[in-house]
Amino acid sequence: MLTQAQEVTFRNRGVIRLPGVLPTEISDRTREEIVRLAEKVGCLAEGCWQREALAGDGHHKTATRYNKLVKRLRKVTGRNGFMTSSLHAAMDELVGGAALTSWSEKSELLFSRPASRGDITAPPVSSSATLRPPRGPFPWHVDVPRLATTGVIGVQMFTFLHTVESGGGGTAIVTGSHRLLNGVTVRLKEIKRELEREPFFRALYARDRGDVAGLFETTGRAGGVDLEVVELVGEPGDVYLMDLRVLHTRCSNTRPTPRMMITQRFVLESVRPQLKYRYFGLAAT
Ligand SMILES: O=C(O)CCC(=O)C(=O)O
Repeated sequence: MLTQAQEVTFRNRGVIRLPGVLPTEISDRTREEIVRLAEKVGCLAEGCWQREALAGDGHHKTATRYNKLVKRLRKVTGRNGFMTSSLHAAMDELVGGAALTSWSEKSELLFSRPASRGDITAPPVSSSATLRPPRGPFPWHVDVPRLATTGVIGVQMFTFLHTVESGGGGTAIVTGSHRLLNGVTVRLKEIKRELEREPFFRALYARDRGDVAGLFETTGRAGGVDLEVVELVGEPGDVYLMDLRVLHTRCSNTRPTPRMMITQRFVLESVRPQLKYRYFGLAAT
């Protein structure tokens, strides 16, 4: 299924985009179920997402409504399988035919609330006049530690439940970062400290979530590797396959509708015993 160029890109950059490889029916069906549920709990009314209801701003009622929605949405997306045999085949090619196993049993929903108070990055793609400055650094992370092995140890799939445009909260990744810190064991909590030895990552970790201007044109070099900050944007049917070692983060959604993506992680059976599952609780904010 994959071309040699795609395999080379995956090795060098740690990610490939496969436009339109999934039938859109599953995304469409899932999105429709989500809309129905959101209407039921009052987060969506007459086609408009209710920012107040989604704000989860500490007010008991809104927080409860939002949490209820997310809990139900996770069930919906978990029920629907997003993987196809050709996608499995593509992943197998990327790991040289080694046996892969699904890390999380089901596909997971990545849901970000629409732009509203407190969640806004600049430049806002929102008409809201009540924007508060964003808070804190981006939660850059990887989901797996570095192991003594040097090659790929797993692949993460991302797809879209609707069109995610730039600024719409698509996952941000640092291409090339999977090629750093290999061959020695580096625990998850040590990865930041190790990467911060390089000016490129120091600047990235120090950056505030509100400072998105130019973020996705950021390029650099560390340890002889070319690096670039890339935003995963696309539409239903599009898939990104990412090396599990790539540094990535949730991004603020500056648009007036929620960001809804699907992800699923796969690891080599051979390394599974060495990996302790660590879930960051970032599937919904
Ligand atoms: O886009 C997101 O919500 C972040 C995804 C993420 O951090 C992950 O899959 O580990």
